[in-house]
Amino acid sequence: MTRSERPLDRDASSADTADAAGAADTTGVASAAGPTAVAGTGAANPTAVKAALRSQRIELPSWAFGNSGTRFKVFSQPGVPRDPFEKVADAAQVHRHTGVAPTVSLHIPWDKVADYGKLAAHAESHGMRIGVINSNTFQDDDYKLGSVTHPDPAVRDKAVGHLVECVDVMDATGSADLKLWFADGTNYPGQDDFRSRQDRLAESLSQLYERLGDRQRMLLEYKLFEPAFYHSDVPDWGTSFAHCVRLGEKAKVVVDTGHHAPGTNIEFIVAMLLRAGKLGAFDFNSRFYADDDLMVGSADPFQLFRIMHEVIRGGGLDAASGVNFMLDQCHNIEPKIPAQIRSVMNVQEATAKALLVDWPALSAAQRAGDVLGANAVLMDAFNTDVRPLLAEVREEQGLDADPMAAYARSGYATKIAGERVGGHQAGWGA
Ligand code: AOS
Ligand code: MN
Repeated sequence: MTRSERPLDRDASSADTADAAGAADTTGVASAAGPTAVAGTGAANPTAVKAALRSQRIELPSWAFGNSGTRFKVFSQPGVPRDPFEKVADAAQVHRHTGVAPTVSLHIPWDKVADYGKLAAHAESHGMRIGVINSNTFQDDDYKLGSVTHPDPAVRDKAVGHLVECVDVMDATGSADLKLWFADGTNYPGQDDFRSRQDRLAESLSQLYERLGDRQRMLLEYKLFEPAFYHSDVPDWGTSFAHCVRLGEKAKVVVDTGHHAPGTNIEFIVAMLLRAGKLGAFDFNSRFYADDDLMVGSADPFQLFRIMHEVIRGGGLDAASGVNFMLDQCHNIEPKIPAQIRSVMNVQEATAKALLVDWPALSAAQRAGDVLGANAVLMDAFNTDVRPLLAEVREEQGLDADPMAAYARSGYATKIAGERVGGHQAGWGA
């Protein structure tokens, strides 16, 4: 049986490790390596918890540093970058104060430059690397009725051409991942045929897949609605998963935490994708209503904790799992660099709490059918104040215990507001 024929393709060794961990967790030897092992030892092993927190990586989106807003108004802020080089410099500030955010995602064409090698070298000179390349097939008049699913083959060719160009950017920058989010869909029943659109999508994705290098992946994001309001061509994890399974090893699913119906159990989706070895990345953000793109962990820290618990349970925190923890946020009214620092800290806090879950106790309670006991184990971890632990981790790395205060003291905000005068401020869509 070939890979693409297997419905639950378990290609990540981490998934097996995690299941083995689950089977053995009453002994406290829940895992062989990495954060899974940490979880098995729970709060009793602060050294391992700290090591896991030190090795965690969170990726920053270039667009978070530019101006953004809603369809009603984009507010400009002083000191906002005028080009991708300044965006990378700002991202480097987030890494400088947190120590866990050394990569920045680019968005093409928003971050189009003449020389991508130069941009990658610039990133390196700031202690950063270029991360995921985000494609854009949603801001061209030709895409009104869709891009890779458009009824006209000429428009589909144009869209695939853009995606291939994004792989060229990956080659030039050393990026390993291409993120695909398609705004494709319809607004009215009968407007177009679901099945034909799925066929066109599959064909376009296959063409792109062929272009990927051995170490490159494509990450297919799903979104329930918006900008299409009747149906989206990739509305849910099942659709993304089905395409990724058919394509093969190098295709993985992206879970954007803002892209579900209210009440969706996102951590269950995470568990399923990790079991199948198909979780490629997160786009972390928070939402109260729709795709609000607020700071991750701000609307529902408990949900973020539950997600991180399943990540750890499934081996997703191990670097070998290949799961990329990215932020996909817009800071419309708050200052951007501190908002990114706060977001990184929120992910770290949820991760630290999830690492403190006492797995042997949890497993024992689950097997005994002790509903309240099992729930109490999770709640104990969630209710732990992990800020002193994270402060220690930072100090042990030579960082300030309080990244927000350190950034505020650094004078960087005043410096860029003074220096970045004139030119055109970067913004969502520009
Ligand atoms: C859009 O809703 C998606 O979240 C995409 O990931 C998008 O490309 C990103 O938000 C940049 O705008
Ligand atoms: Mn996203």
